[in-house]
Amino acid sequence: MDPDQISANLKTKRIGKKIVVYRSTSSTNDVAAEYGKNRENDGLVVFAEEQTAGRGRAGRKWESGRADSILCSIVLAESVPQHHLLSLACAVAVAEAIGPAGAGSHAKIKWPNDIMLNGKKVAGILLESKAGRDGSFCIVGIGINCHHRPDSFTDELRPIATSIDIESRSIIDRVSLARRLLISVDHWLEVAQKSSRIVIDRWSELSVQLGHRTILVFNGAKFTGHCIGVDPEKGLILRLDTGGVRMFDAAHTTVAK
Ligand code: BT5
Repeated sequence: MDPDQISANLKTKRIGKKIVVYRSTSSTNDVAAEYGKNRENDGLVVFAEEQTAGRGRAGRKWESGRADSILCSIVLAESVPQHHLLSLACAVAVAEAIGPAGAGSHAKIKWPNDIMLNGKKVAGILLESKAGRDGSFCIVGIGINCHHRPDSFTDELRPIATSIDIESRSIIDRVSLARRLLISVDHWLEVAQKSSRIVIDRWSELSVQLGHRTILVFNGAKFTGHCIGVDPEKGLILRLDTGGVRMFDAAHTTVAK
């Protein structure tokens, strides 16, 4: 991953004006959080070839090998859409950047932050809010599995994880994907600032849950119902089997298998 190749003639307004690539780091979100303390670094992107302590939400691990993934974190230090809308916009942006793998089906979104190819997780997004000298800022961490083979994954992950190479039966060019990713995030952030409706409409087209039975665990209690949409402030909307409509916020909800 060469920063000059990623940034060459990159026509984004906000994202990727500065790009740094690390050979190895603990977590790109931690590196980006240092840059984010300076508001001038809005839009800065950190990539790493390897992460030694990649993380997901709620202390979970994000697994990756050496040079087999896109591991990146984007600093948003200026205006940031409200958290849940940002999460929806980022999911749309990542799914669109991945697009269809080979001749296969298009990458889809499993709320809140999983990106799926053919029913398996190919990418994850971790949003973190931080307090800085000039106010709060946000880090968008994105991990995309690129060159994994099935045996690259642990026994636990193999049934549920996949990579772009596996699904496309070819070898993805990570620099091109990184460029598409930055362009896509740039675009969907701008859209989110103007219209949550457009984000939700595209999210709805890409959602694996919308229109389907969904089982959620909220604060330890199980809820089953039919997913009827997403609210840009309150989360996933279910028509419950027990009657009534209820919204579930991502911070307190997990999707049951
Ligand atoms: C996520 O969390 O999916 C967010 C992952 C974000 C990773 C990026 S990489 C760059 C940046 N720096 C970081 O340190 N993180 C971000 P969550 O929804 O909590 O999902 C975590 C779960 O996904 C784990 O418990 C595993 O079950 C599964 N998982 C771990 N590694 C995976 C992988 N490579 N592919 C697919 N699934 C994986």
